[in-house]
Amino acid sequence: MIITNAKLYGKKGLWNLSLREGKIFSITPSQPLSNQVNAAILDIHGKLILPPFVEPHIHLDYVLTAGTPRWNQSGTLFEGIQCWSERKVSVKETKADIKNRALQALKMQMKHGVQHVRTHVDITDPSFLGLEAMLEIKEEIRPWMDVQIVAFPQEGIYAYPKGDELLEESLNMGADVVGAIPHYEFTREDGVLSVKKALELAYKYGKMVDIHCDEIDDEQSRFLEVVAAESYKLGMGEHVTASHTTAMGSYNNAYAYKLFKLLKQANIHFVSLPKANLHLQGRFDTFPKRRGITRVKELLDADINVCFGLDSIMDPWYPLGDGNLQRVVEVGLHACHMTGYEDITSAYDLITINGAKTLNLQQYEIKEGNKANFIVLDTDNEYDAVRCQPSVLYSVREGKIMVETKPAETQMHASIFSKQFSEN
Ligand code: 17E
Ligand code: FE2
Repeated sequence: MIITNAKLYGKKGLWNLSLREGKIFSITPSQPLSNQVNAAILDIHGKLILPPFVEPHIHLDYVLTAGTPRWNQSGTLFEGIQCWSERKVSVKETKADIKNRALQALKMQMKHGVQHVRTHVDITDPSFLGLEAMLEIKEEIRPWMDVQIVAFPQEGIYAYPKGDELLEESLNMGADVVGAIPHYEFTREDGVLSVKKALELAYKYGKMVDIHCDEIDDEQSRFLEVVAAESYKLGMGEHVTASHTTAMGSYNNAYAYKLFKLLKQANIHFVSLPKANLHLQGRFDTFPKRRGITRVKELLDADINVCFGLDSIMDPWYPLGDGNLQRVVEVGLHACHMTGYEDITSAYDLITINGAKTLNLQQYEIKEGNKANFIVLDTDNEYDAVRCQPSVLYSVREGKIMVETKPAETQMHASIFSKQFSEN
């Protein structure tokens, strides 16, 4: 197949992409194709092509459970954890039920141009039903999506009975990434130990690390420095991610200054979840109310990798969501005051290449020789992508069109306007 008249994200001009055997064979400046071309041609008329969107942080075992057994009334993280804990014992689900919910969410994301997903799965559950469900889904969905699984001890490595053993067992069962939740452990000391435990297990089993880190408005919550320092000492930074880090939005600038030096040295990745954390944080504030979001702009300015994720689709922590990362970008830019011209035109880095770096994806970019995986948006430039939230016209995977959307068409019926107005 040949894709003709493509506007490549971040690049000037129009291009032809020729695809062979599921890979990108060549990328050449657009020119009229001769009639002799012996391949299917898809003219996209200057529309924007990007590598597939990357969802770096979602909880697929939680999706579509909001309201069962009850709604999170306070909107806090802690009531969310409480609701989920109650659900684990009161709602009896089969593995098929969990897979069914996860699959619905993956399809929502697929429709919105996502082809790579990192999901957390709660392993503070001696039955491991959620993990088993995710391990099966990961294999079954491989032709359409790449899925990474984080073994996530939602109720703590030390605050939950035998949390450390459950975590290690999850890695033996096949989880790809080690998780932790230090701000939920009983004490600061336990939190520090939990971070060290996660890194030690990752080192032992050759896994990546993704820690729910400082997801709280407590300016004293400083586990990020532990994650960074320990990763640095082990030389593991590139394989380590700090998710949420919302307390950073409450740190004083003198401390943040010192912290940034360490973050740069450690070379770890950040996942910010703007929609989820605008909803969950600031709940104990009156006025002024904090935004409860990490320092995205400042991290990027310091050349530290940050990506955006969704976190939730209708779960005890967040009642809305439909799998669309473009909306996360729009909300995130507002929340982080990232509305300068370049902030806008490069914003989709946050849900493409920055996510790919976080997940350590190989062969991700649109490049000759790489897999023919990409999406086409219904816009012809980066600025309007952010502004207008265009449909994903195509999602192409290994050279095959996997998703195709016909955009809605709006007609303005001239008869309701004055003649002069309708002629303009
Ligand atoms: N669990 C957690 O600890 N934090 C979250 N934001 C979600 C689940 C969604
Ligand atoms: Fe999360």
